[in-house]
Amino acid sequence: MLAEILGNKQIRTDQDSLQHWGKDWTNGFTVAPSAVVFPETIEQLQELVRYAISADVKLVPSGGRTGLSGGAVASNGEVVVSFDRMNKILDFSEQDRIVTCQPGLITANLQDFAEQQGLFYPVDFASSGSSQIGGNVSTNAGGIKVIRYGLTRDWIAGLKVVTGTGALLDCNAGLIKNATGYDFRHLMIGAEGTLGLLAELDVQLTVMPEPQVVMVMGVPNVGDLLKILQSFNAGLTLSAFEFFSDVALQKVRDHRSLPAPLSQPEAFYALVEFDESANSAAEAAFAACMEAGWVTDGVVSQSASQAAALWQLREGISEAIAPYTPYKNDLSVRISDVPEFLADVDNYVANSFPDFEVCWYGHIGDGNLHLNILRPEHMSVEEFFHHGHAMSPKIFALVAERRGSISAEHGVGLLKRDFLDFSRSPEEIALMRGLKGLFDPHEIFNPNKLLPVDDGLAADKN
Ligand code: S2G
Ligand code: ZN
Repeated sequence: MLAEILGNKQIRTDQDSLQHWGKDWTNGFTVAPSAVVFPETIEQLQELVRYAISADVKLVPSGGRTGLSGGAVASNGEVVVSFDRMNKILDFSEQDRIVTCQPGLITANLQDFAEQQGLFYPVDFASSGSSQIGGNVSTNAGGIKVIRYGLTRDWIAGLKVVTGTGALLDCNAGLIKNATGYDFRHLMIGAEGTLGLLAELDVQLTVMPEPQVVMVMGVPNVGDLLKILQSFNAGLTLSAFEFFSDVALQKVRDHRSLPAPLSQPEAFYALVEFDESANSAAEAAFAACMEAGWVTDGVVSQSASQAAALWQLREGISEAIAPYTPYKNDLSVRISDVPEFLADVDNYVANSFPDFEVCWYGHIGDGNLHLNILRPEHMSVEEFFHHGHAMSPKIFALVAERRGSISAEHGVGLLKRDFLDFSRSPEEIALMRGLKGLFDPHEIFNPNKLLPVDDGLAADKN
């Protein structure tokens, strides 16, 4: 019984709790866990796994519940394992610049702790105030500074994980060099809770950057975005290169009553961030882009608060469009493929679904585009998601043509599971199933997530 492992304050079965902890930020899936548990120690995680094996119970790990692919949704009576109470910082080594923490630590609290040590945790995104570092690891979260600092994967120096037999693996222990065979740390990063329960993380920190400057530019032709990127990259090191359409900007301005950044609207906008010492190089790059006609206007922050205000225009999009229950796609192709790929997808959606409003934004500097189709007011969520699922194979075929990814940073979860073979070969999926069988032999972790349901019936792709 769960009550033999955990105190009764660590178990909830009331409907409000089941509905609250049984889902993430993804729409459109049934939420029906049987219980929510709040373990506080590694030993309790191991006990939970042994209980799940003996009672044939399935476990759905749950962090900040900001996931966007249904990775933390419990639809079939699973027990949700919430890490809300495993949220502590356990140790900090100044020499190693490593924070040892529990997976439930809120990302923003990790960032604040780093700053208090005069250091920096550089992976950042709009949901960092709610997301937990364990969830960031489980989806290898990217965000807005990937072009300079990489992804979550690049900052995990070690991790402890409880496998599907209840064993505790201590992976890499924070070592910089360790050439002793397969690195299971990297297997667990991005595994979306399907191979084990993350129990402890060694997070690498780095030096603080200089104060940052943000510039927003008006871009009439989306095909010029990469020329702008190349022009800036030629002269300075960018911390971020984001883009968003005027549709996205309007939604954020309406949602937060914000002024327009430029005197005239443009079809698209580029947001760049860089060290203040690169100001003159950035101004030179901006002038060159103006000269070339790739940008028509620009605004540059003069203070940290102005930089934050300009970031709001980009980071506020997700929240601003949420009322439209958008059908989300989180796509990536090589940077060099972005202009043609974006045009192909835009043409397909405009020709096939002319009355759907398309909202483009994303981390175009690393090839990651967020395509959000907004639900028309008159249409039910169910009908709208039906159309969304119908358009996905065509969009993913365009991704596959360029050897791109159908999920750049949000993970596969439930939402993209049946389309995984647009980005992974049958051989790879078979090997993934083999790994699942090795690490989760009793199939207790996050059932039906990430890997297509192996029923032999390929989802209709044509
Ligand atoms: C972003 C956040 C989630 C979304 O804004 O970069 O990853 O797609 C997204 O709204
Ligand atoms: Zn993103």
